[in-house]
Amino acid sequence: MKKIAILEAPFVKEMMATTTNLYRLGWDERNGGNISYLLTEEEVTPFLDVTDSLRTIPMQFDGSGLVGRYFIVTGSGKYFKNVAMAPSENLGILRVTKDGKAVELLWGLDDGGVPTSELPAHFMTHISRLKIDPENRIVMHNHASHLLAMTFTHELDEKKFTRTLWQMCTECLVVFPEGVGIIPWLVPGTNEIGLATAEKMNEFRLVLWPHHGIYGAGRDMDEVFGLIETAEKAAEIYTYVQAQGGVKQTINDEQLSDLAKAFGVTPRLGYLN
Ligand code: 2HA
Ligand code: ZN
Repeated sequence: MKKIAILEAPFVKEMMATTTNLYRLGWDERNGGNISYLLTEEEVTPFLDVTDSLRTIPMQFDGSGLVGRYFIVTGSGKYFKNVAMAPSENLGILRVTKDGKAVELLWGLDDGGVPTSELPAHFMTHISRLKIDPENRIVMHNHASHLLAMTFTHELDEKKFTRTLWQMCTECLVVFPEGVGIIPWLVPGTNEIGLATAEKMNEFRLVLWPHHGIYGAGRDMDEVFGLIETAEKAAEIYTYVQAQGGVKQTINDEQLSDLAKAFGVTPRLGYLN
């Protein structure tokens, strides 16, 4: 059967639109940031012959939790700025091999490129999130500016950090009632940071990397983008509040509790007094 042009695929268009958006927000300077998007075979086959693998790219970690799964990912060293201009150079569509030790490239990364350097954190996070929510499909990393700045000035305590964000915008508690996880500073691109991120992703959909950026996970691009931009907005407000001389009054715990009840969300246990 004749295939439809891949650039017509909704998931390719979404990757192009999202990377462009993130670049314009200033959260993905140079090659900063990466996205992985889990696809079904049914979504891929109208566009690609999935029996035709271009090359096999080894992975230095165990991907056996994702055998046979398809992903579209951003490429290592690629600039979000350029994705929409040259999608087939900057993006790749992959399938995890039967032994979980490599990925087969089905489309993209035209110039011999490889998937994002953060593939361990992405794939390990997908494995964690899929156990909690079988519909989880997106993992997104970027260098959201105000959140990154806050990791220098705010205590890196999950409860304290989460409570500050909840207090900065009324909607925050509703958007991420489980709070924000925080890992220690670790070298990016390593299996170690992948494991630490994935472990936090068992409990959170947002994980902060101190002095680096943020990871988000969820069912679709809007959910994950929405999570990150809401937390980032709260961090931006925190920046203004600090610059204006600090907090004089805030949303108190009783109000946060009323908010949670009104919106039917459960704040992380023990985070409200
Ligand atoms: O891909 O953001 O964390 C560039 C990065 C690494
Ligand atoms: Zn990064």
